[in-house]
Amino acid sequence: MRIDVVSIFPEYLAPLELSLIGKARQDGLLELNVHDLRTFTTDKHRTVDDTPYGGGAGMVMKPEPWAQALESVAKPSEGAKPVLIVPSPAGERFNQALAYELAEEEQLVFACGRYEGIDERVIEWAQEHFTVRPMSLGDYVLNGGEVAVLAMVEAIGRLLPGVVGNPESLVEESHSDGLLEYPVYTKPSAWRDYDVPAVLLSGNHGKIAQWRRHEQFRRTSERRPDLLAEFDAGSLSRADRNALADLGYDVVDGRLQARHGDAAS
Ligand code: 6GU
Repeated sequence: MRIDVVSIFPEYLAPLELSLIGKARQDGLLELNVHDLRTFTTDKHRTVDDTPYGGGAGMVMKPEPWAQALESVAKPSEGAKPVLIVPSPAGERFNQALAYELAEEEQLVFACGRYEGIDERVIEWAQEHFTVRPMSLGDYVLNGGEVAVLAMVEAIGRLLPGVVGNPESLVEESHSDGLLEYPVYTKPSAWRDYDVPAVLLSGNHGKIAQWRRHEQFRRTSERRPDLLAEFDAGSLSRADRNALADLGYDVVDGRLQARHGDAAS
């Protein structure tokens, strides 16, 4: 996969040289280039912003430097358009399913806006060259797209073949199956006033799997009941249904439904 990031603060992306993603780049599993938007300006002051038409607070990013930058980094392969991700609190919510989907692409280009955003005509024009995906991390506001790009590139990059040493660790993690991860423990088994749950020391692998599954349901119902409402309950085992019934959830038409006044939501 090839990733290009365009930003007026290229130094913000320096952490992508570290750890798993940095190693993936060194190993040639991921080609990642960071570009300074200002190198695509033509005026003496290297201007990237101007006042908004219609008035209002703040500045808007000018269209032409963006068009120059995006034209220069786009590398269409076999007629396939690269994906242009525009980080914005007004975007579609990024999640694990989207990370998996985007990990299949040949090229991702990230356009980091600052100030009040990028002139909207860039987004319209870019559809000729890219599949354009405005994307948000969640319902809060960052000063620019750079921190969001760090998060999205890490989430996507770790799914590329060979990046995570043991691919099994991708299977049993939060959101991989629509549920939160079960709690984990390590030695010592007795620590201060806290013991590791006895079942984990039992050596009974069936019991352990059942306990972990139950903990996934318990955690998800307490912290993220919205995920349980989306969960495909059609394929649940008898044991799963019993665990969920204990937590106050029934299966109705293949969906989980909180028993009134009982479950977490
Ligand atoms: Cl992707 N960008 C910005 N600027 N703010 C955000 C965001 C993205 N996601 C949440 N807040």
